Amino acid sequence: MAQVAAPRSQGLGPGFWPVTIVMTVVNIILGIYIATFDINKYLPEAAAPAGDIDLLFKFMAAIGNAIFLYVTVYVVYFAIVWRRRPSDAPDAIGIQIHDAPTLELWWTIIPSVLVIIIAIFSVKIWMNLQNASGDVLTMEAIGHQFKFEFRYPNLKSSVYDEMHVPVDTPVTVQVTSSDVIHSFWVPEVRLKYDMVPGLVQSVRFTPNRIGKYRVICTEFCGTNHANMFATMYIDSPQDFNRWIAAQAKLQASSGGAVALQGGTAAAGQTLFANKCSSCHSVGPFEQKIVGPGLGKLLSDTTHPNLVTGEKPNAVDISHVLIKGYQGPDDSQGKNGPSLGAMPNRDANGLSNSDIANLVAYLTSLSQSK
Ligand code: HEC
Ligand SMILES: [Cu+2]
Repeated sequence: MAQVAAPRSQGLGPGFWPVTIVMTVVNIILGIYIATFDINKYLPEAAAPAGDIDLLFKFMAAIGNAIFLYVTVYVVYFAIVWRRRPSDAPDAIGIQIHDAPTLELWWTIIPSVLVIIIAIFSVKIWMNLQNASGDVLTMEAIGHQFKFEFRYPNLKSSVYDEMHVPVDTPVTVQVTSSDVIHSFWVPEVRLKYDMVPGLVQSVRFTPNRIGKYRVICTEFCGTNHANMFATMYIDSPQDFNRWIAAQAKLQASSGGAVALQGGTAAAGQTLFANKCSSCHSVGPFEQKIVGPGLGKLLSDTTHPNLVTGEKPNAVDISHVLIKGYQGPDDSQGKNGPSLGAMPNRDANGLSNSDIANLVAYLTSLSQSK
């Protein structure tokens, strides 16, 4: 069947300008939608750089959206307009264009200008984050497998997995890690900083919305990475001072012996599931997770003493829970490589009654077998 080839139009094809106009209108509508989108409704902004970061994000989203649309629609459009017709010779090739200075000029100028705007904007935000001058509160955040440690200038000991900052007060957090790379992410503050061993980085923000937020580790840091969270409380200045005072009092009173009578195994079991089961099984000593199995502490003939060398009785078990323990790492010697660190009571967040309950539970495990 002979077909007369329609005269092929040169240049941009018949639909170019209509397509361009429709796309530009769509881009303007989407641009307005992005610019007016209320991110706050879905992920509230809780500190000062969050607003700027959202603005930068919107700007990049609008540009990215426009580039995506123009590029894909033109690719599809030209593929249709300049498709090979049945009447074309089998080895026909498209028109080859070289040297289009005007076009090249624009596709250089436009992206350059956009990238320069983004650079100025983001460097400004970044410098603000680095700025540590004139701070009201400087604190430290240290990543551990698998918890966050926070240090405050007015507190003797660290606080774990709970961080408080006063509202409307610039805060500098010095972020680092004690073991592997973790990361410090508070979505509502729009900050995500890697916690790198040996490297201390400053992050400054000014909390501006009272509330309770999650600090999340976003760097795969080991078996229990997915449970590595802390809570960030943005408090009123009064609440913040009250918390610091309460914390200081608690720290002054902890340490020393703990009365073990009155602990209940049932309460201990719940605590164990929350605070210990990521590192300990309730199987025999050999059934290790991070630390040894604790199911037969009092009745294991192959492991007669605690790892501390103490006797497996309630009081000595409580010492391990209070002080924590890390065995010597003599990989050539009789102990072999250390199992790792058993966190102390502050790190595990154990009150006196928690310790009594846990000891009751652990001793009951051995008796039930
Ligand atoms: C981060 C992991 C981790 C967590 C969480 C943890 N432990 Fe441990 N625990 C260890 C390690 C590691 C050891 C062994 C230390 C060593 O031998 O150097 C250990 C040792 C112990 C021992 C001594 C065991 C023995 O046979 O001598 C007891 C008891 C114990 N832990 C109880 C607990 C309780 C109760 C909790 C919950 C409050 C808990 N641990 C939470 C890692 C952990
Ligand atoms: Cu981590």
